[in-house]
Amino acid sequence: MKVKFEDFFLLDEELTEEYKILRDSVRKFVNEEVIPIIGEYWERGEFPKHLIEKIAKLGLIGSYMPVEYGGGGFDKLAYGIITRELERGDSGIRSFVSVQTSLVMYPILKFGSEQQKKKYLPKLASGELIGCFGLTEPDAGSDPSSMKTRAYKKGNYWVLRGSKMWITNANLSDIAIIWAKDDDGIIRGFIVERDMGYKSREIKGKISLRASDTGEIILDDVEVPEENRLPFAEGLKPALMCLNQARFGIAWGAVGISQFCLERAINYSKERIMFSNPIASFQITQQKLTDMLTLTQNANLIAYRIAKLELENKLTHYHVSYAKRYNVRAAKIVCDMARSILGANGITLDYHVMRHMANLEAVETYEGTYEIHTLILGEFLTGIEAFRK
Ligand code: TGC
Ligand code: FAD
Repeated sequence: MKVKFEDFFLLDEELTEEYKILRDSVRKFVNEEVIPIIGEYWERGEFPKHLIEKIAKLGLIGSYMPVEYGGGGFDKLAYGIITRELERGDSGIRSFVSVQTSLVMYPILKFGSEQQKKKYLPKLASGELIGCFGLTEPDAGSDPSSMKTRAYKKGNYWVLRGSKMWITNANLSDIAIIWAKDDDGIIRGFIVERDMGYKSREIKGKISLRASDTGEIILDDVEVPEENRLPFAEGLKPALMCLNQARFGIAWGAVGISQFCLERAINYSKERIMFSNPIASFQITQQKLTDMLTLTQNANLIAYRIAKLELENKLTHYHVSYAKRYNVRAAKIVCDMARSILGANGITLDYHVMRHMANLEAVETYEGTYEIHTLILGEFLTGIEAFRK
């Protein structure tokens, strides 16, 4: 049997035909529609909006939501495969799908009323409505429980006052899932429609995730009807449960970047002649490639394992933290090595590696920084929380 570096441990052999078709169709889409154009959009600092319709038509939004609400009816393994393949193209494209699926549709599915599910989920799945998720604030990042945004009850309405910072899809959004504290300090979730009055402002000057829409959300006494409160979300835990879903997709997505960069580096090193020999023939290059293979395959094994645990209902948020932390850091190291193998070409948009490398800076920060996931696992190991003094 011939073992390929792309799937060293033959994990794809575990996939049924249905998953393989899904993998191949997303990969085809990324190769044909994302990779050829993404550098230009990244350079311009613009999200490629024209891809939304195609992404939705391929069933990549809400893939693990029930069919009755317009979702794909797939499981989380399928979601992992989708995010892995999309992030081979660009983290911003994967981010768009992560937010729409795991941070907007998931909270409505999990904590929403039947009426809310029927009203919003099908339109979110089809891309007719774009959503965003507002948890982070200018002064509340790693510690979302310190949020300042308030929800005041006024008759049958809630008045939302505050602001949210670093919000993916903020400017594209028609609706925002907003987390705010009520008079008793209880965190509640709201589906806020653009027409209800929230404003957004683009964050400019990013040198990471440039092909993703990132903005601020301003809530200046926005009146939200009681029927738009998520009835089954109370406290910080529901928001953290949403993060688990998105972190799962990031852990898979990071593998896509590693796979892409390893392949690039192998091909380049065989073609690039220096000192009259392909650079692939030098021992230092081979050591880099071997380290890249190891990091990539370890990350892929972890990704498959968390999907299996999820299917068996055994996945905990500790597993997800482990996977997000390891796989993103592994991808950063793989990108760094690939970039060095590509020499000067490695710093250009044409070869894609440096764009991935820059994107990973944001990916390692959002959805819980490397340090926060270290402390989550530190708490798992010791039983002692070390976030606060
Ligand atoms: P803490 O007291 O530890 O927890 C409150 C309750 O929640 C439970 N819990 C979780 N449950 C489910 N999933 C998780 N991941 C959970 N983590 C904790 C916990 O057991 C407790 O339950 P109970 O029953 O005892 O009440 O809360 P804390 O205030 O101490 O905070 C803990 C900490 C620091 C780990 C958490 O706040 C955290 O994860 N901080 C990082 C913030 C973060 O990740 N923000 C992400 C914002 S969204 C985003 O970045 C989108 S980017 C999207 C994209 O473009 O792809
Ligand atoms: P801080 O919390 O200020 O942390 C700064 C540094 O201090 C980090 O290195 C951190 O690890 C470290 N640190 C903090 N606390 C501790 C501690 N206890 N011990 C040790 N070290 C610590 N948020 C949303 O709600 N929705 C979104 O859609 C969204 N999209 C994003 C898109 C992008 C491009 C980016 C960059 C961010 C996005 N975020 C979003 C916000 C993201 O979740 C936060 O940036 C992240 O949680 C970290 O918060 P912070 O940036 O305020 O950093």
